[in-house]
Amino acid sequence: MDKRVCVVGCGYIGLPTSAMFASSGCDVLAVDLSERVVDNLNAGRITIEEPGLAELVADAVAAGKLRAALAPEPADAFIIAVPTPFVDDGSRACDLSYVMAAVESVLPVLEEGNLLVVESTIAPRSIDDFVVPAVEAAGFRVGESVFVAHCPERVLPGKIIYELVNNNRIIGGVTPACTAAATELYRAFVAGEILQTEAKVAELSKCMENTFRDVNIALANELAMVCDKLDIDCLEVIRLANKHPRVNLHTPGPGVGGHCLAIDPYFICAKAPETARLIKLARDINCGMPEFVCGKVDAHFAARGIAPRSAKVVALGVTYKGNIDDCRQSPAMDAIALLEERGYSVAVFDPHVEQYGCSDPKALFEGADLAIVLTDHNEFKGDALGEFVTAMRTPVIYDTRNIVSAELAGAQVYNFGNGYEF
Ligand code: SAJ
Repeated sequence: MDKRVCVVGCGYIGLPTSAMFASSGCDVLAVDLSERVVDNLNAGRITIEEPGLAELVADAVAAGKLRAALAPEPADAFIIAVPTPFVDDGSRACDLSYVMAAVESVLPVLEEGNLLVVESTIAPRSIDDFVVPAVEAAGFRVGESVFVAHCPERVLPGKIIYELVNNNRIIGGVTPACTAAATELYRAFVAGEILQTEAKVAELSKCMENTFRDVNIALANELAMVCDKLDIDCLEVIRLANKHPRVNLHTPGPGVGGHCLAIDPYFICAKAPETARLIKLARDINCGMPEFVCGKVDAHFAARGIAPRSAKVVALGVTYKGNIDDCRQSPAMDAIALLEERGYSVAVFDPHVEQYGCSDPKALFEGADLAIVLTDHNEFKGDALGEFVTAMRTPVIYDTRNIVSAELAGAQVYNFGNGYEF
């Protein structure tokens, strides 16, 4: 394909997308506000970590197919891949300001026949209610003189290049002509199925994918709390219920983090606050899990007559899930803050986060009364903590991720299955 493609936003999605279009023959201009990102890219270097991306970018730049700039230039297609944070006012509604600024930056160079695609995750109806009016205010007729679509990304960091090519792709146009134009563009590198629909359907299906997971995790977390009250092993309940061919209970834990599951459901709630009750309740349940976990720690020490200020706790893991270095919206961070607020002395260890790394982890366990596992890193799984627990004053482990061997030598291990004993 020999189209000119301009991608606005050179982050985890925009940069790999630029590289994919360039390697499929398009002339790509990658736009970013950061001079550092632009200069590095023009020198063939990248500023994010993603397997396979550095080579792809270096080759595309060397071949003259990919270059970077601070502002958009005329092209056949424009792709918006900027962040969508949430509004920090309690509603956590979708903050469209970066997306709209990116759209505004494209308008001065937009020409008749062009295609404008938003890839950023956005609340349902954002394209129809905000992007289309902005484009039409600049003198175009969407579906006639320019074409607008939403094509949400669904890739998992660490596997972005593979998933960009092979995942099924939802393409939602404002009109059928818009859908057709975007489909033709993405065929440049997408090998997966292209699922054509309307823009607002594409927006809501992306938000619902992550909401489905969040609601199901909330159900598992609620079950863990019910089992705690009733002295029932919830992990055994889940194991047995999941033997049913149509049941798939998720895994309970200290809460839900990351920039997707912990954010996208609010985009729906903010659009229909009176109606999206289950989605909001699931968010509340998952956000309450760090508090539940800390309540268990309080009860454990209270039963032994130990005040929080006399107890030393080792917190294992700060990231929102295992084997990554991402701490965004991490429930582990929330649990640690709550323990510190209560007066516990907390030593934090996370081998995946520089700030919390430690050359001698055993020293952190010295004299500790409790180790609490908050993230499912491989370094904490099975018997891996065995070499450290010997340094503890009371070798007790509270494993909120259900990854430590129940028979770990030299320690008493509690998890969401036997946690009612904790
Ligand atoms: N978690 C549980 N119990 C479970 C499963 C997960 O407590 O049974 C927790 C994890 O520990 C973590 C959080 O949920 O804190 C989210 O982890 P995740 O692996 O489910 O999701 P993300 O945020 O890393 O990636 C998701 C993915 N979406 C879905 O699986 C529906 C990914 O495919 C999307 O590309 C990504 O969101 C996105 O960008 O939307």
